[in-house]
Amino acid sequence: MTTVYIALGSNLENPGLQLQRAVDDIDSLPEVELSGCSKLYISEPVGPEGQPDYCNAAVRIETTLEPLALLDAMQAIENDHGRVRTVHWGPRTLDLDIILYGDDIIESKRLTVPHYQMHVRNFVLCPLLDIAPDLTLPDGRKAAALLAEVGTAGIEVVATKYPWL
Ligand code: A4P
Ligand code: MG
Repeated sequence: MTTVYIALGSNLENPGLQLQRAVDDIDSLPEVELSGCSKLYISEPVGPEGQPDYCNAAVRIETTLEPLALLDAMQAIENDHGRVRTVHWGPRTLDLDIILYGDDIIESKRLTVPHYQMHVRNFVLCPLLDIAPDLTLPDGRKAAALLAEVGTAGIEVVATKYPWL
């Protein structure tokens, strides 16, 4: 079993409900055990202007799936939620990013772990710290120290305890 952190984001078609359903979908995967769920956040969009605010959250899972099999499973759930890939960093019904996979460092064509933007995104770091206040990255950096550098501007808690809605 490997401990994995997944970040969830949505800014289309009832984002809060998209994330709540996505947590249920992840929990339903046979090779996955849900071991933690963050608060639900609303956050200002990073990327192209004029898109709606995002809902963001994170989960911790224990899994026997290898990294690429897990990516396949996350992309299948994204597709089930009607995800259409158009604009880079543009609006989406559901985005599931693998943030950390144990202490592995992965740099392959389809997968970069730790996620290459995690250290500069408060909408990833805040939910991660809900589940894992002492979280340390494979390079030894503390998630709490990264959040202190980034700050908490533009992000607010909408609901504390899962199920959020
Ligand atoms: N990929 C590589 N590494 C990973 C990983 N660790 N986890 C590859 C998941 N996928 C990974 O992703 C493109 C490809 O990245 C995948 O096919 C996979 O092989 P995508 O989700 O289809 O494309 P994208 O989302 O347009 O690009 P990217 O770079 O993944 O965007 P991000 O980083 O996901 O950013 N603002 C707020 N407030 N909240 C948000 O959640 N999200 C984004 C999207 C922009 N602004 C946001 C938010
Ligand atoms: Mg993505």
